[in-house]
Amino acid sequence: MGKIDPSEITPEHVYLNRRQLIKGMGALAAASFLAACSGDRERGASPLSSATPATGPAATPDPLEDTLTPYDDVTGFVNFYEFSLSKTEAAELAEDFRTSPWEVEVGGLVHSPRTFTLEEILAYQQQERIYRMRCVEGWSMVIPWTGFPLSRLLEAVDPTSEARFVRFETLYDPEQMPGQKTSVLDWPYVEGLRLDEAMHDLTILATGLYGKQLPPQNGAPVRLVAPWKYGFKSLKSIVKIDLTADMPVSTWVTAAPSRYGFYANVNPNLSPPIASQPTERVIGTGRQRETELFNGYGEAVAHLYAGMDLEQNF
Ligand SMILES: Nc1nc2c(c(=O)[nH]1)N[C@H]1C(S)=C(S)[C@@H](COP(=O)(O)O)O[C@H]1N2
Ligand SMILES: [Mo]
Repeated sequence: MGKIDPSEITPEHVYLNRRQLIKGMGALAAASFLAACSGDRERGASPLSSATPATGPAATPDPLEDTLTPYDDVTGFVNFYEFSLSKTEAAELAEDFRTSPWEVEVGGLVHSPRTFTLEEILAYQQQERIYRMRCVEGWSMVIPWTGFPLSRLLEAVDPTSEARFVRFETLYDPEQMPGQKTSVLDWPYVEGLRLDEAMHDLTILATGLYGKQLPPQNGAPVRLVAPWKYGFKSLKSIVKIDLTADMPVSTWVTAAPSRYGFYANVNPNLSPPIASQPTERVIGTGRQRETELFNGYGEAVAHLYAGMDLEQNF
């Protein structure tokens, strides 16, 4: 199976394929997700499972012409500072994390505030979404998520006309999350999106990957994924979502405001000291590739930033 050189892939081309595939996949992915949820986890097959074993050493090209990152890398090499700064140790320490029962409280500037149980979240029709993820540390993965557009959940609570931003919070539970007994970050981990970014079809709440339940270390039971932004925006194990009038102050902006901005759109063209690595290491392939503006999703999202200075609004 020939690897496609990244320079041969135009973002438009990838995106169009992606759109077609996503459309055609809804029902299949939902079916496989139900299989995954019914307790038969080992055999909860992804729609890609014929081409891609859920576990195993070999990376396999997916129909989007990106190479899926092997399951063992996606689940074994993680950033989850609530557990550990070490990527492999975080995966181990998260093993027994309790993800049930779980609730997500959605409120703030909305007409119908509501607390969703995990079961209610899983009742939204789940789709397979294959997305690139680019971490500011200079590595990337291609991950087949299961999830659904965040817009579905936000529509259910009916934002008021004053709502302009969405603020997200990860669980705070130092007894379970030993990293929260340290002060490496301000806890709980907070992130935010502008409301139009949050409503964008590419923005999902992920509940699974590779057609299986989301492993604890990847942010179970429900996490955000906004694939045109650096990975740190995609916060894990969400318990609270608030609609706000003002721009939320996110954890990483508090930690290092000169380096991390609110938008955190993947952008290889920014000047230092802002995160600006022009290339990325593709985990599981030994390859280095050029980083693309908006992580290759420009066709879909560039209009959100029309007229904005991306150097100022990093
Ligand atoms: N709550 C929480 N969310 C988080 C993080 C974290 O430490 N805590 N790390 C972020 C970073 S830096 C990245 S790159 C992605 C990594 O997601 P993955 O480990 O599932 O690949 O999660 C993001 N979400
Ligand atoms: Mo990251």
